[in-house]
Amino acid sequence: MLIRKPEIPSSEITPEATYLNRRQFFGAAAGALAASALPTSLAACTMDEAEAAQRDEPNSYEDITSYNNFYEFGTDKSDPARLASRTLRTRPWTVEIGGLCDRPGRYAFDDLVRPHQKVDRTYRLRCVEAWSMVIPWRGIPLRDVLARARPRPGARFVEFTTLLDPAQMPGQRRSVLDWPYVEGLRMDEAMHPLTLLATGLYGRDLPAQNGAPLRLVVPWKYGFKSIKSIVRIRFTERMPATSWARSAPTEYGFYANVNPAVDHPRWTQARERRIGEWRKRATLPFNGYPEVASLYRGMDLRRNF
Ligand SMILES: Nc1nc2c(c(=O)[nH]1)N[C@H]1C(S)=C(S)[C@@H](COP(=O)(O)O)O[C@H]1N2
Ligand SMILES: [Mo]
Repeated sequence: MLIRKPEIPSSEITPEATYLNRRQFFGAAAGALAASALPTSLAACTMDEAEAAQRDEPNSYEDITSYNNFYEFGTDKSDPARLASRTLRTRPWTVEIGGLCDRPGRYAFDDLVRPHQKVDRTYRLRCVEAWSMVIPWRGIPLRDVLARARPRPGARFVEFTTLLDPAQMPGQRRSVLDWPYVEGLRMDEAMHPLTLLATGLYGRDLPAQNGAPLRLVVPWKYGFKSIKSIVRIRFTERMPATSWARSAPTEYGFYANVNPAVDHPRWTQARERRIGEWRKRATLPFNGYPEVASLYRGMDLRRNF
């Protein structure tokens, strides 16, 4: 998420190390081409690119845990990995569930999670900044947790809130956003079987920088919907005022569905760069999860972006 800068700096698009490696590689390939009538190294390189465009392998644990957006720990992608585990205390952890439901409650993290079947699901994460990763999550379907609270018929939305504690989250001392971070889903989005409350990745507990001890994962929406380190879940009648929509309403909407046909006001959403790859990929509608399209039938997705 970038609200203060006029355009995406190239460091946002490609981690510098990857960029340099690739440039050296292409430099060498161009040299081979100039020296030979049969550019075998260039042919090999084209094969690599074609293959890369097809595969959808998980990113490495290293990529997933070192390139993060978690503004509570700073706005650089490298800040959360460096800083989050130093100060964030993820046990004991309490989650409060309330609002329009018959069984509100405060749960210790283990009591919240233990009754539910854990699932392992590898999902693409597409950031609104036009980069993406593939992440093997572990978690519980959000709907299982929500159903336990017995939402009332009047509940149309679910609001999620991150911990507010500048001692644990030093980035909250700067007014980059109006803290605490808030996100929201419509009830049917929240109850969709793809929607997870993630508690881990690569079969281990979530690292602090990825939103320990639990964060939302909604694979067809831009990454900023996947709110981290959640302390409160609330059923509401009105659409929640979400952090990014409040901070820059013309740039970040409530729905935030990955949509290559609707550009961000300052850059295209038609393509994305998978972290670790060079050539850009085409962004897929709903991030490649077309089964959710029925949730939005009849809605104008240019207005409800
Ligand atoms: N509390 C909180 N949650 C957050 C953010 C944040 O700054 N604070 N950043 C969001 C954005 S913009 C993205 S792209 C994802 C990144 O998740 P990852 O670091 O696990 O890849 O987290 C989202 N959740
Ligand atoms: Mo993001």
